[in-house]
Amino acid sequence: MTASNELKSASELGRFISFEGTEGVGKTTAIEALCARLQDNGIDYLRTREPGGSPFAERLRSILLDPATSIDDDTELLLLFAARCDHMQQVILPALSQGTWVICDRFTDSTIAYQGYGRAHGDSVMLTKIDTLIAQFIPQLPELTLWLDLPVDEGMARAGKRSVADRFEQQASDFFMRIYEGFSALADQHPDRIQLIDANGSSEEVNARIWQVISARFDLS
Ligand code: Z5A
Repeated sequence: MTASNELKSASELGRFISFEGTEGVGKTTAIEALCARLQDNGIDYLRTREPGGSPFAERLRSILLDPATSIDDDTELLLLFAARCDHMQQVILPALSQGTWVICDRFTDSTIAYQGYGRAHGDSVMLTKIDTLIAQFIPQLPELTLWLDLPVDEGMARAGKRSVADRFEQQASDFFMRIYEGFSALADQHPDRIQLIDANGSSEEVNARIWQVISARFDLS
């Protein structure tokens, strides 16, 4: 946290909200709708994503998603955190300190789910490395995380209607089942921060569930 943030009360800082979930659950669609509602409420927001969100992190995103990239799991982890560190320092912290809400498509929970559970099968050594990187380099976690919960095959079917698969999307379905288990474990561990949203049904139904949670939590109409 920057010194200027330390001097501000919580109510003067922007809210930091992340969206999480397995492939194709509808995060992008839901974030668009949320941002429209925030705008209607006169709230300044910044919509961002991971990996990416700053010019340097977007360059790393291209490498991370490129199917031609061949790297080991630790290298992947460190690239994700290099991207996140820059995103945090250049974009997220300055926005929050100006009172801007930050709406982020994926954050540290994705690393625990994808690298910790997907790649490393929940191996405690990998989970400890991730926890250490978070503790050392990420001064602020989202205060609310919306986990869009949808059966893995449902999300794959939604995503499959789109374009060419990236380096993560090319994985077999058991990789995504482990990721689902990772998100599920995280939701159990952080019940105050992580709010499960049923992502079944139409976009309108999902958007309404999300707005109900956000408006109640932050006292909006
Ligand atoms: N990754 C990682 O490994 N470790 C990390 O630490 C981080 C990320 C931060 C980023 O890819 C990849 O990086 C991601 C994890 C990894 N890889 N995977 N897989 P990305 O950002 O390109 O992909 P994504 O985050 O998985 O998002 P997505 O595939 O674009 O899905 P989405 O945003 O959740 O869904 P959507 O685009 O809103 O919707 C998908 C389709 O379903 C679309 O056609 C919609 O029109 C449709 N849709 C949406 N809602 C509905 C409803 N309610 N009903 C029916 N159809 C719907």
